[in-house]
Amino acid sequence: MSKPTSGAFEKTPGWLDWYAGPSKPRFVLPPGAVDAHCHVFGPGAEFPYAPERKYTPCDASKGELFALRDQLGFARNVIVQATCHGADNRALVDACIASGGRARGVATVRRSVSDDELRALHAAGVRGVRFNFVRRLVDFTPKDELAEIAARIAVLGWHVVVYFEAQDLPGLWDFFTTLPTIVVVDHMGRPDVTQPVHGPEFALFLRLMHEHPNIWSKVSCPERLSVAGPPALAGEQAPYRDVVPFARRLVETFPDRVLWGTDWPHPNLRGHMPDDGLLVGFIPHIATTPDLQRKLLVDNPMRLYWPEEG
Ligand code: 0GY
Repeated sequence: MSKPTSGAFEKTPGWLDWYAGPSKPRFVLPPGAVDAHCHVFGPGAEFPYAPERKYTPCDASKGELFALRDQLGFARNVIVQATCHGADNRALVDACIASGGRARGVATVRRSVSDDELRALHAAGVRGVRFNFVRRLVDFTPKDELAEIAARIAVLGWHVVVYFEAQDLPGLWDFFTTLPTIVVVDHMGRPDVTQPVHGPEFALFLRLMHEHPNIWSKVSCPERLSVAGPPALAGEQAPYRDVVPFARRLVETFPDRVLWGTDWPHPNLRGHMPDDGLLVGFIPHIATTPDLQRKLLVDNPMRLYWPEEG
């Protein structure tokens, strides 16, 4: 892979570029594995970043994403619209189409989206919309607008992906639990991993999933949630070991409702940028049997994003 460029835009100061030249993972992914959470950024010269964005990333093109997919041993990608592109899904659509059926998408739409636009997104491979509640990333969208969008996309058989921080779950509970679709939570609802896995904060998230069988979770982003950080050396020790108990608990309790993704190109990371080859080494620590690994990496994402192949 080549080094990331800064494209036509000025990157946010302190921005960490994605890791060029990722290593080959020691953990061999099962055949047909899906990277179910990743992004494309621009390139800004071709697909400009949205005026309302809260950060300007380095470019991360579809070609670079597909090269990463092949290097890591994934078969497919689920590309999630990032907030730096707002509700302009052109880069996402372009990547899905260029993948030749090996990428599906999760878009961001506004209330003003037309039925024709939704149909065009579906034809390109979009199967969900993302509602983002992380205040450093987006301005507030009224819940009635989101509910209206959810009702419209439910008809297409799509689902809703939600991104929020753990302390905001109580206030969002009623909204999430009345959504009419499958609801996929990004990054385990961002638990504070310095709290015990048996503590009240994560218990609330587990209760959400126990009580609502339409709610799924991505057990992704250890590199974002970890306080312990990566191991000093690549070895037998679990990378991001403080995140393992949280992700493993979800994988073992809800094996049919979990997804995993790299989150490449890792927007807004501070401190370090992971080698995605080492990041894949997190997986066997949270899905400890071939059966759990196949569900997490193949069966579940295929059921959600490529149901016609089931
Ligand atoms: C992620 C995480 C982040 C960013 C976005 O859409 C986005 O901008 O999702 C973040 O900054 O935590 O999942 O990519």
